[in-house]
This record gives sequence, structure tokens and C-alpha cells, in this order.
Amino acid sequence: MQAKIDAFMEEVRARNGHEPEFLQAVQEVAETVIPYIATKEIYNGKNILLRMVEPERAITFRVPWVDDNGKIHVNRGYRIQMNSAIGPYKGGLRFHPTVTMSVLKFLAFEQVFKNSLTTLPMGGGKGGSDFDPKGKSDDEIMRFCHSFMSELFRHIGSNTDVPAGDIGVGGREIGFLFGMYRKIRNEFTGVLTGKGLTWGGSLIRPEATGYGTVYFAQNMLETKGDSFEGKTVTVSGSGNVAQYATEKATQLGAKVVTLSDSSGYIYDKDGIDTDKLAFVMELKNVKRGRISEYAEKYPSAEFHKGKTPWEVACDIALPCATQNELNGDDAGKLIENGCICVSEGANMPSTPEAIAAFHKAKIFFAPGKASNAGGVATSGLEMTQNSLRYKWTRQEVDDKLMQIMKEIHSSCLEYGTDENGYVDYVKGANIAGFVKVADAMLAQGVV
Ligand code: NDP
Ligand code: 2IT
Repeated sequence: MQAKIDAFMEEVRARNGHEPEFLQAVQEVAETVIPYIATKEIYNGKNILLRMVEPERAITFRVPWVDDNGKIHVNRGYRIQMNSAIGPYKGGLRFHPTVTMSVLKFLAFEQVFKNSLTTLPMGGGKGGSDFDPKGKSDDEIMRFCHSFMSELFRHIGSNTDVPAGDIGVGGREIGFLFGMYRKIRNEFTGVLTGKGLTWGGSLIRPEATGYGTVYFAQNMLETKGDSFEGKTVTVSGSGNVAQYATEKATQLGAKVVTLSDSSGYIYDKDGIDTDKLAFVMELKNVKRGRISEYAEKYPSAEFHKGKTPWEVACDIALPCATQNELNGDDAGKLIENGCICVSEGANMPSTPEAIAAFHKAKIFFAPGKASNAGGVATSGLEMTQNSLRYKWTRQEVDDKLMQIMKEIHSSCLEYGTDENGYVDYVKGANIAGFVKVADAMLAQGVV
């Protein structure tokens, strides 16, 4: 079997050798899905996985914009339309200087499996730009977003491809992007999700990824009769996902003791309570400051420059910042300090070495494509409401989110439980996500 996986990866590497993040994401899927395919006659000889690793379409484009001093800049824009076998392409836009074709292809590939797991009819895509929003004025952000959409508009649409937010793209950016799309197309449709509540957005969408990550961890803990009550939790990141993961974990009776950004992490031994979280939200979402300012404000906290939170003892770890932010050594420290559960809010935050360590220690480990799927699932619910021209209440959307996370968890159990009862959620998520897309591709023929 290993020879089959190696041969497959060799073929993928030959075509994408310069894309390390993409190869990392494909390798993880290949290792779990190829052995499964081998047991299913219907997939034999259909080369489905090989078809799935090639984007249906990958677009790059020039994004010129003018800063507040009149200087002209050029960034690169991307949209990877990975797979539309089960629905329109769906997935976020990331604005960050580290954005490359490799990063967006890994994200688009993961998105195909994630969206399949949500139970909703959405294909997978991802896009963004190497633009760095840090330090830019609101006007500069607006001009950049307008320029970005003045090209992207011709490739998307409410039945074609529906982008949303990701790192560096939140409510402010979605507003500017939507405004330009509406103007150019002269139509008001659900072409983007994460919209404002007065113009087609869904309640709970801002909270959904972080809440969903915690709901998924709750589902895992419940299999052993455990819960968040009284647990110590470490969270990385301090953006959208980290903020709402912190809120929900706290509501469920846990104490969250860390948050971070790219300059380091804060440790607050007393816990980040509701008031302190409100300070973080204002700091990050309005003032756009640094997490180190938390330690200046609260004497119970210390700032650890240039470090990640994984050295802090915890029961539950929620990585909510970025890819490969938790390596094998970090995993070793978490396990040594008694961590029993890791639920990924970010996409691919744990390296392959870290995942292997979690599996070896037989602790709960949920890969992002399962545990952070609440964000895109609620985007799917926003699309439904837009199509219906209707609005569900906060409770209705939250109930649906909870139910979807439960169903994703059940799918992981179905395909990921081994003979000793340990659940490999990576295997479970990959196979469950694969089956739905593969069956649609089989039905639709070689296109
Ligand atoms: P935000 O832009 O709101 O926040 C990102 C956070 O991660 C910031 O604290 C940022 O710190 C930190 N971060 C970003 N890049 C790095 C880096 N290279 N090294 C260290 N820290 C970094 O993004 P989101 O919260 O929306 O996204 C976080 C993660 O969750 C991403 O992996 C994203 O793909 C994933 N995700 C997001 C969803 C959503 O709905 N928003 C849905 C599913 C997954 P700094 O300010 O210093 O850059
Ligand atoms: O990684 C992700 O799932 C997202 N950034 C959310 C995508 C979406 O379409 O809501």
C-alpha cells in the first residue's frame, strides 16, 4: 500500500514540486484515502484522487492600487476553483504577505473535503492576495478591495463561486468587495458570505468558526463523558476564530489562559473573562493593535515575545492562527503537560509530526477540515437565507450549526474508528469528505 501512496505522491510532486504546503495537505489525504479506495471496487481505475488534486481552474491577476500618498502599488490576486462536483466553488479570501499559489492550493484542496463534510451542497475554492493589510488606512483597504473585485467579479457569482473571509479579510473587507461587485454587475445577490447583518449577512456567521471548533471538541469530549467545565484551555491567534473560540469555551465553563499574534503570546493565569475578551475585540477589530497591549492593560498577564502558547500547561488546545504553527516539539510539550484534546480552528496548524505525536499518545485530535467547518457551514446557511430572501434568528442558526458539527463528528466516527475504539479523526474526515465528492464525480463522468 505504501508503494501505491508513494507512486501517487511522486506524480503529484512532479507537477507541483515547488508547492510545499499543497504537497503537505495532499500527502495527508493520500495516506488515508488511497488505502480506502483500494477496498472499493467502484473507485478502481477511475483516478479520482488524481483528478481532485488538479484545480478545475486557477486564476491569477494584477491588483494595482494607490496609497494615501499617491504611490502606486501592485499586488497579485488569486482565485483557485478547485472542485465544483457537489456545488458552486465556496471558500475564503486571504490577504497576507505569505500568500502564494501553494498556500491557496492547500487551502482550496482542504476546502473541498471540509465543504463536503458540512452536509451542504458546496464545492471548494480559495483565493486572496499577497497584500499586507497591516498598517493600512481604511481608505487604502477600500481602494485595494475595489481593485481586487474589479477583476474577480468576472469569475464569481452566486451560482458559480461564492468567496468569504479568511486571514486579513473580515467584515470591513467583505463590505468593500460586495459594494464593488454590486456596482459592476448591477445586481444584489448572495455572491459573498460574511456580509453585514443589514445587507444579507447571517446572524452567527462571525461567531461560527470559533463556536464550531469548540462544539466539535465538546462532541469529542462527550464520547468519554467529559466536558469543558473546569478545563484550562490554550488558544493561539487573536483574530476572528480565536476570539469566538475563547468566548464559547468560557461560556461552557472553561478558563482560557492564552491568546497570540505573530509577535508572541499572552498568558493570563486568571483567565480571559468576558470583559477582557471585549478589550481584545476592540483592540484587534477596531484599533487593530498588537496582543502585547493586553499584558500592559492587565497585570495578571505576561507577554512572551516571539513564542507560541504550546509551552503552557492545558487540558485543551485550540490552534486558531495559521498553518504549521504547532510542530512536533510543541505537541510533545502539550502531551507531557497533560493535554487531552486538540481541536484545530485554523487550517492545517499542526505539522505532520505533531499529528503523529497526538495519535501516538491517543489523545483527541480534530483536523481543521472537520473542526473549523462551522464557518463555511454557516456561510452555506447564509447562502440559503439569501436564496430564500429570509432571515433566521440567532438561535435558529446556532442550533443548525450545532447540529452540523454533530453530524461531522458522527461522519468522523463512522470512517475513523479503529478496532480498539480509538478514533483517528484525520482518517475519518478525509474519507467521509472524499466519498461524497468522489461519488458525484463518478456520476458526472470524466469532465
Ligand atoms: P484573522 O485575520 O482574523 O486572524 C488571524 C490571527 O492569526 C491573527 O491573530 C494573526 O496575527 C495570526 N496569524 C496570522 N498569520 C500568522 C503567522 N504567519 N504567524 C503567527 N500568527 C499569525 O483570521 P481568522 O481568525 O479568520 O483565521 C485564523 C485561521 O482560521 C486561519 O488558518 C484561517 O484559514 C482559519 N479559518 C478561518 C475561518 C473564518 O471563518 N474566518 C474559517 C475556517 C478556518 P497577526 O495579527 O500578527 O497577523
Ligand atoms: O477556511 C474556511 O473555511 C474559511 N475561511 C471560510 C470559508 C467560507 O466560505 O465561509
